[in-house]
Amino acid sequence: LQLESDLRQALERQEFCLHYQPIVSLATGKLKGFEALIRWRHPQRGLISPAEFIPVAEDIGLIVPLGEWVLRAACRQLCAWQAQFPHLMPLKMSVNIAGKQIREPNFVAQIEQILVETGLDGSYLQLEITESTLIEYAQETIHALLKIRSKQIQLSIDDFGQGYSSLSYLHRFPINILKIDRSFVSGMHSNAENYEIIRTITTLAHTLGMDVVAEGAETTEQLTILRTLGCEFGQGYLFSRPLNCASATALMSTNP
Ligand code: G
Ligand code: G
Ligand code: MN
Ligand code: NA
Repeated sequence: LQLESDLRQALERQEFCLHYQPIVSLATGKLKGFEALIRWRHPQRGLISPAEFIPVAEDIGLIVPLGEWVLRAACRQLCAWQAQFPHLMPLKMSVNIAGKQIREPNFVAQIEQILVETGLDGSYLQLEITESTLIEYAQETIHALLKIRSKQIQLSIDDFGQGYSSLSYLHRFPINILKIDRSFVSGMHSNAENYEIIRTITTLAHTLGMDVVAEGAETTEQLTILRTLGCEFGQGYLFSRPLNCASATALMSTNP
């Protein structure tokens, strides 16, 4: 397949870049951090979405070196912003991690090396693992998750609510943040069930000492409800789309 062979060469040809989507405090509107989102600038096909190439990268085993590149680039970028915008700190950098990465025996050592190399303190890094990965590989990942937490790195469950995990199961994992899947947020005002799901997830998260990020917030009506429900943070087009590096830097320059 052409996409596969192109993907294999894309790393050394430096065709990937990161975009950064702001995550904000719902109470104050202040910037809390960014989620790093990979993009592929294909020389012929233009920008290709990670939804298209990340599954392929997982299939062909490229996700491990690719994920390492993402982690290093994201940590470097946060260090640069820490130096440039000390008054906006602390900001967190959130990085998506694929199941295959966590199951690599040397994953934790790799992160430690990247932190040493970039000089980033682990407490500013958050790793996002999807709920389905967590459930599917609970036994294989728990040890790595505990080691990651011992480095002060925070753990988020991404796309929460999609994986139908039993809620009581959650306390077994050393998770700091639940990111509520955007499908619940987008259907919230027209669908009483979605509203109840968000309310229940938020209550549970708080009971377990976790913070909540509502994903995919697009309207002020949603913002008002999410605030009322006590969600701490929001991420979505209402606040900002994912930004390239220059635009994210410009956002912080105009943010007193
Ligand atoms: O940014 P966008 O909406 O196109 O992202 C689509 C999907 O790709 C999302 O589910 C997101 O979590 C995933 N994704 C984006 N960047 C990365 C990455 O660096 N690593 C992994 N594993 N997934 C990513
Ligand atoms: O699965 P994950 O949460 O990592 O996916 C993040 C993706 O969600 C990003 O690629 C981003 O483009 C997309 N996204 C972020 N905010 C919104 C939003 O408000 N609406 C929609 N439809 N997509 C969003
Ligand atoms: Mn994510
Ligand atoms: Na998500």
